[in-house]
Amino acid sequence: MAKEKVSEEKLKEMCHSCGIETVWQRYDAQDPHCGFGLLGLCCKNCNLGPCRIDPFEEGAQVGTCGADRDTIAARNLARHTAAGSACHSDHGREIARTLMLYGSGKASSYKIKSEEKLKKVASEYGIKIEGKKNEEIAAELGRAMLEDFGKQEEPPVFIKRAPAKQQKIWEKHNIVPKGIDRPIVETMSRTNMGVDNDYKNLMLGIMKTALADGWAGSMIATEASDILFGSPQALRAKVNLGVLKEDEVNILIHGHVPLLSDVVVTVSQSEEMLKLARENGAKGITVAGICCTANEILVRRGVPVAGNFLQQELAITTGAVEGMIVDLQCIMPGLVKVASCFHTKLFSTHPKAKFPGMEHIEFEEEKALEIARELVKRSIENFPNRDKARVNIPEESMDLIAGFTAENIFYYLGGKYRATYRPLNDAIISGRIRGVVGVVGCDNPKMQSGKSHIQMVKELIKHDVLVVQTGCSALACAKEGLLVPESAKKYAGRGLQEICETVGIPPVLHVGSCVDNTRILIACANMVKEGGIGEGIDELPIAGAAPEWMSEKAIAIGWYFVASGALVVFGSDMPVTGSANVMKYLTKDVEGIVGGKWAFEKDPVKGAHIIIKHIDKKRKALKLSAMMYDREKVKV
Ligand code: BF8
Repeated sequence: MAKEKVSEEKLKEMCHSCGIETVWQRYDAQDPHCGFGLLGLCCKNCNLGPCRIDPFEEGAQVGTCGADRDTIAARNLARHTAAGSACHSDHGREIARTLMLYGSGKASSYKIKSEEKLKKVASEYGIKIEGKKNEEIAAELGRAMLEDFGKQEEPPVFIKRAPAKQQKIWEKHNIVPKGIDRPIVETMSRTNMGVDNDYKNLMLGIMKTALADGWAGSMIATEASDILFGSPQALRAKVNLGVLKEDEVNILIHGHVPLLSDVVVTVSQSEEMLKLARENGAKGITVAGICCTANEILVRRGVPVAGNFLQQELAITTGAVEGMIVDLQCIMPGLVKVASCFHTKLFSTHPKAKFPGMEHIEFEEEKALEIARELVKRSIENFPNRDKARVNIPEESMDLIAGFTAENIFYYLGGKYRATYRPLNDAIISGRIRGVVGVVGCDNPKMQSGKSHIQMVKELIKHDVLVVQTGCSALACAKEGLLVPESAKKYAGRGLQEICETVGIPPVLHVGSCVDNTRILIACANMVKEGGIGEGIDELPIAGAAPEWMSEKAIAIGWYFVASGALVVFGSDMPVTGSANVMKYLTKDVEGIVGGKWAFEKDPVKGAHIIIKHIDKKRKALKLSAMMYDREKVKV
């Protein structure tokens, strides 16, 4: 007889009472957090220090070298941005390299799943495609993408995808990135002791670095992944810990780079592995995802998602996970201790991401199938070690629709025969849709462990804002049932509801993983190209938000949206509040330079209203009519 299921909250309580420490207890143990760190006033870039600036202006006001609070805060922020950009871009580099290896006959576990995108992107790179085999094109494109990383004098190819207005602004301020790696290295160099000490100049360097991420490194990750793993199409799937099965082998794939996890899914569906699972007493195999590896595999294959960032440890505490296969990024080292209380085997797979206490089975593109088989087999063989009495799978699971992209959104919004952004722009112009907002990023115990996303998104759609989502934010809202068409009737304003009901889409669109925020950039560029709502991204009624940001990658993402002309609202401060000048630059001055700016607001509903006000200001500047149903109210 199947055991009664517990709720996620109950599972957390059970962990606590058995002394299993998870992220929430570790977070509490850090209280109070370091005040200098929070303010951004600690500098440890050289051995004159570490130095810190007294925020109350009683003690030291400069570091030993003389650097003031503005320089220190700006340098710290620059290094965070460089780290975030490096992380995304390195991900892009790996996928581009695999594309090249595949094309050269060295990675036979892969295929070209989107020939259309292969040819489209190759043409953009100036590669002749006529008369060439896909393999040949893939090898040339992979190589050309890799060259983008090391360019010294030229911008990466995708920079040309930005609207002409943005490109002109970037040229004027000398923030067009040359290559992808170069601005990251430059940031590390200029933040060294005694190099760049002008916070305004440092901010320009930050934007150049972030633009290399958004319009190149991350964009390469998205495009090359679409080529190798398929361009997503809208599909229905399931999310939350309830996707784990009591009578099956459960394997979790966790991290960001889908090169191994995609093959793990394929292998887990083979008759050979299903037979092995039955021989070990299980009815089948469930592969489910955590974090952005989950999003990558979800949007292309409909693989269920076990949870977002904060659920990675909880998934193990269900007692029903035989193997967790991690690649890199957002993987808590705390997993090892949690897993030691259960039978779960943890496998690290990436040469750049090892974890003491995890078994390391190293991934190689050339042997992907063989390695995936080994990992799946080892997980299945762990099934007999499961202690059935300790299995507690929460009951929660929810349907979601995922797989929207910048290319297919016009199709879903406008129908098969109208492949343009016209319907979207018209809906904005007519006032049915107020604007479009990307709500993205992590979930964080410092804020509301995911709830801020839900509150902000509900408030936005209530005011007819179409929401697009990526990363853990998308998963948080999916768990709440916001990513199904039915949620329009329940939560959306009348105008947005009409659009959603007419074309059958949810009011909240899942567009992928964190690197796929580039799909939002491309959608914005397409909206500009379609016409009628501004000449640049800075004129569009759009914005971005990360209500519970955590990672340095979120800082890089926020910056590339700001530098591209968008308002970006973060749910907690960035660590620069110790410098009033830097704060003023972020929230005011930068708007006069690139058209975008930052806002910080802890209350997600208030954050939504900062966005709505901003969108209304943009609508007014474009002389767009009032919102359709507000006009009706006026008539009455
Ligand atoms: O890259 S949203 S917690 S998983 S950093 Fe990490 Fe944040 Fe999740 Fe995706 Ni993005």
